[in-house]
Amino acid sequence: MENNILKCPIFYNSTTGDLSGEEIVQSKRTLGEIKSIFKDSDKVTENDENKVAYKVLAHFPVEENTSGGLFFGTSILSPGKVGDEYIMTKGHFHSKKDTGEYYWCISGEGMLILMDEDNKCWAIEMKKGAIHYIPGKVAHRLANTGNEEFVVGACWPSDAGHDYDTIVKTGFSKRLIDVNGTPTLV
Ligand code: M6P
Ligand code: ZN
Repeated sequence: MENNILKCPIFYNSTTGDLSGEEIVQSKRTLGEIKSIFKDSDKVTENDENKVAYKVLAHFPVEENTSGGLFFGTSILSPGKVGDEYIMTKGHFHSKKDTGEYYWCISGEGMLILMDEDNKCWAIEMKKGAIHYIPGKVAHRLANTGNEEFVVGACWPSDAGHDYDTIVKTGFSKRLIDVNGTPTLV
């Protein structure tokens, strides 16, 4: 450090959603890893198993579960379907129930699928520039309904945690499927 002026350690490309810098953590989920979330999981062929369903770039400035901190990330969903169901994220409730999250669409098009604790399920269209506040106690999942990558930014509390188990047990009560070319929640 010279004269108390620091160099910025991370960079965000607001056009592509790309995050870069030493502290950025990258993860990915293949179709094989998440196939059980799809209605027609048997339609994921051996060939498709290694296909990347989505990648996440994230910045975790504090340890997970630290109260008062924030995490920041970009989710990049591949286009495509499993049967008639659009490629989607696993989706989760937050372990700390009263924590919210922001999602915003950077590029592509898709839907934010939401479900409350009474299993009431609905979806919101996402296109470039759309910002969505997800309140606490609402499970959230993204689905890519377009022909290009669907890129979504996210910011969430560092103590929110991910409750995937509830989704594994009960699933979302509705699925987003392609009905004659129209994304439909059924
Ligand atoms: C966003 C955030 C992350 C989340 C990621 C992938 O970047 O909500 O917390 O992990 O999307 O979603 P999921 O964990 O449901 O697979
Ligand atoms: Zn979340």
